[in-house]
Amino acid sequence: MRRGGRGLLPAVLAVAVALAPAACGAPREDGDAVRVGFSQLSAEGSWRAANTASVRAALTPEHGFDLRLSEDEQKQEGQVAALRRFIAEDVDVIAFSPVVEDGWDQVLREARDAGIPVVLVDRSITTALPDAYVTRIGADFRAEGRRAGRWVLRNAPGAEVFELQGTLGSGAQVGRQEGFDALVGDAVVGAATGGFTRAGGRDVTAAALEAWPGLDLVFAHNDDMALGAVEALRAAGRRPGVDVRVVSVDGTRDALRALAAGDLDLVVECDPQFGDQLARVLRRVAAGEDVPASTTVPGGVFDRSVTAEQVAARAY
Ligand code: GYE
Repeated sequence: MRRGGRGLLPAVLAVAVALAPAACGAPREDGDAVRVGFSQLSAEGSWRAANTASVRAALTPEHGFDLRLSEDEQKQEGQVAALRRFIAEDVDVIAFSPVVEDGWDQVLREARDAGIPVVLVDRSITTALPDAYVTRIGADFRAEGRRAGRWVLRNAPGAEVFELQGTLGSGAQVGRQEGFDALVGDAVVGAATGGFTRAGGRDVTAAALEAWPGLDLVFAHNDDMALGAVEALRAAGRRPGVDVRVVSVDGTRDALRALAAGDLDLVVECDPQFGDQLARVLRRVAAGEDVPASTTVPGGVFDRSVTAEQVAARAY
């Protein structure tokens, strides 16, 4: 964590990737299960657990899939090794949720050379490799950051903001920060990563309160870190939602409950339950059909007007 003044990451440029319109997989015969190798990040928190559950529920043998799931512990090396295993198994499609944006070109070249189409799930990458992947399905992280920033602009002018960043270099961190900072970057007095976990959010917020005693708003890149920040605020004798406002992203049931209770101020929704949409995309890719370059999972915004029914109805 950098102290005093803005401690922001240098901007990471998101490179727009030219996408091949068509997948390269051969058309499949009716009745064949689509063999999908999926490298997931493993459960760093509630969002990820819900995402894995949604993908598992959609990619079943009954739905025509043979899913090989690899949970790769937030490690790029583990994900690269998983992708290489999938290439050796000659799966029909590789799907993966890249822990960070950079550093995939070599393994993606290997997949391309093997003729195996790749689908990005949730997070984005930056790459110089033409046709590195066929399509991505996931949220618009910049738009999420802008939604949070707009609320701060309108409701907390003059606030001193601490930005609790997700895993550094991940698409979710980079995009949310770019979107938020584009609107209210001048208000950000400091930033540090809590790694998208509750414990990380708690510890980093505790340190931030010492480094920037004047801070009165935390923008957390996900709910688990925001709930950790709430714990740290209480421990430091600061009332969350009153002395220090807290804005977050995801929309988990625990976060909506904290919002209803007045501990959080705004939760931007990022829906992890897109297994069915992913299944549709994977079927088309495996069949060699054209797919759009990206599928954006929509999301809304929750504020203090969230109802008990909405909280109870939350599936994750
Ligand atoms: O917001 C966070 C998870 O990549 C969108 O990853 C995802 C993020 C999500 O750890 O809770």
